[in-house]
Amino acid sequence: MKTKDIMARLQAKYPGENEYLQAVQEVLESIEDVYNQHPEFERAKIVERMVEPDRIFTFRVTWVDDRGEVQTNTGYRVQFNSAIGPYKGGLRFHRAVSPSMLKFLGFEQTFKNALTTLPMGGAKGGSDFDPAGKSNEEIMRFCQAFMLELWNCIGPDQDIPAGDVGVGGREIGYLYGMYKKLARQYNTGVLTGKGATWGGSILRPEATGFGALYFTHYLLEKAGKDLKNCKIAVSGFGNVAWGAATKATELGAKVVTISGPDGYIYDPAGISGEKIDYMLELRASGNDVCQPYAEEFPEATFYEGKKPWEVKCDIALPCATQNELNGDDADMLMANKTLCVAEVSNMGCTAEAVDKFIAAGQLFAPGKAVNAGGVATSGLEMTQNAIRLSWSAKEVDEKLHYIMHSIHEQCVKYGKTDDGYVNYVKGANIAGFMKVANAMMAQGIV
Ligand code: 2IT
Repeated sequence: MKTKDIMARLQAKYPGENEYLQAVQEVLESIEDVYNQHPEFERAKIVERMVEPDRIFTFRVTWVDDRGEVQTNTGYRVQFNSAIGPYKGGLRFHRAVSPSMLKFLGFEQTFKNALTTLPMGGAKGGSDFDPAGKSNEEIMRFCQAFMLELWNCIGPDQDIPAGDVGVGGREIGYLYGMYKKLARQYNTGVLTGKGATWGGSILRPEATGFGALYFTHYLLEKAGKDLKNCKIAVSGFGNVAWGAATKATELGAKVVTISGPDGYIYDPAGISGEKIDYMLELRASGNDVCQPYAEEFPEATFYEGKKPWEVKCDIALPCATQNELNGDDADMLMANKTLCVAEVSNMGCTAEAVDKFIAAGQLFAPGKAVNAGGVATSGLEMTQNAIRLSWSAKEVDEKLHYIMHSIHEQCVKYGKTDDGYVNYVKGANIAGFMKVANAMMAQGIV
């Protein structure tokens, strides 16, 4: 297998699908050597099969807004790979959602889910619906219209959607309510991220951020460093940034930034306590801006149109969206002697930024390892739904710890280089790939 040849074919077939092509290229570059030591993979065309989704559902979603006007959006579900379990992955509602974006996310999800140790295949879905500025009723009508098309494609043993950008507990509630009405199936396991009293797992809302901090702890520990008293730059202010800020503060670190599409907030006093609660209010306002934080807490400063990576920090945690940290940002972070960069958003760093980090021996870990605690806890939610029991916060947290530790070990096993540096990108990609590839081999040419 030659990465160059496969990429040339994919570029010709899917021109302009840049996020998808970027995600595939990164994985292929990581696995090329290992792959070529397995002629049986080449004979079974494992890579050619793995880079194509099993199937994509595309559908029109029509709903009526508060002014009585008819609105039309496009909905998707990309069922990427089912080699190690039923399709599993979130739904993203964002104006920029496209087949390319969901294919990149579904592809990443396949390897991420393989790393969690749980039996889950990879999927992603969503819509170009823009939740910004929508009323609660509009959100509900949209979710119902979306499920009217999706319900037939999903099921607890088939495909289990969850939240992602623009889809949280409220949206999962509306989606689940409509699913039951249409399918007449009352198995809670069809969606994850549900409320704790109706089948949801305790700690699922926090799990992505908590897991990311557990992973960062192992990352630093392996390098002989400690999280305590570290200054952390966080981007975003959604569910993931909120969970990360909560756990970082609990572990004795200080989060000094959050950000939105409008700019970033620098709060030298640290974003803790009521300020973390305020992040939830900001999110709930539905306006997708973080500037109001600086009005609420005058000791903080708002930097319009800028990203938080210019702030001198010990740890950088991109928690917002793909390609939010570029090559120039990487240079800036390294010039400021940042100890580690842990990608919490999916593909948060551009390929150029990742290459710079790896070339410089910077401690860096990719999203599919760092943020896997979210989907892992979704997996734990599915288990609780299947056995019709709810675990305590302690039980879930212990399992999450174990899973993040195991992911870190897998990355070290496959990513260790001769000079002792751990290439976590390579480690995560090879570990995830080997598990999926071996399962595909065992299941024949399908
Ligand atoms: O990117 C992700 O891993 C998620 N949005 C969570 C997916 C899930 O099924 O919980």
